[in-house]
Amino acid sequence: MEYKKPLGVDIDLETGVIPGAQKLVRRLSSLKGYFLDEKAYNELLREDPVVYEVYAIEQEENDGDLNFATTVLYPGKVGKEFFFTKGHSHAKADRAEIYYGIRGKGGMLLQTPEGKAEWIPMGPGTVVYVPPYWAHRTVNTGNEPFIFLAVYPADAGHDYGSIAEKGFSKIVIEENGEVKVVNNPRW
Ligand code: S6P
Ligand code: ZN
Repeated sequence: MEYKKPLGVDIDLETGVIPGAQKLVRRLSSLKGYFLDEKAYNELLREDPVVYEVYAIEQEENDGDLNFATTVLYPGKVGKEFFFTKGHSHAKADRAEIYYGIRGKGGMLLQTPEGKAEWIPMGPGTVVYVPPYWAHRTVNTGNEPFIFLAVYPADAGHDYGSIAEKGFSKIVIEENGEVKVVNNPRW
């Protein structure tokens, strides 16, 4: 039997960087069609800000193995809507996931395949259990980077399709200085 080598890494709790991880950068231009306010989207597109970065340590897609990744989700809004991650379900839809809040303020939108959505607020120290079959998206509702760790099965994969098409049945907006989770008018 060949054993894999164990690994210990220190996450930089200020920046979310995992040393030696693969870095992925998502700018606003990669989120075309995701936000409700198209005019506000096109205006902000001139700057094309980085919306989030992911630092991932992933294994081959073997049953039983685990991946982990930090996400650094920057503060910002498109119109009334707070910056968010694309959101996905897992390609193997029955794979669960654990999130752990490190820095900043935000939350997670989760949704069943039938479109029932739930909102879980998150801050440093919050653990979120994402059950099998629930699509998930994180949202930064604060004014500093929202940073969290995700641990997920190595064979989970990502399915962006249905969220890219339809979004979530709820959206997270700022109205009169307050964070509100409301029904998506386009749903
Ligand atoms: C992976 C896990 C996270 C996200 C990351 C970016 O299963 O849920 O690492 O990949 O937060 O979000 P998204 O929706 O663009 O993959
Ligand atoms: Zn996931």
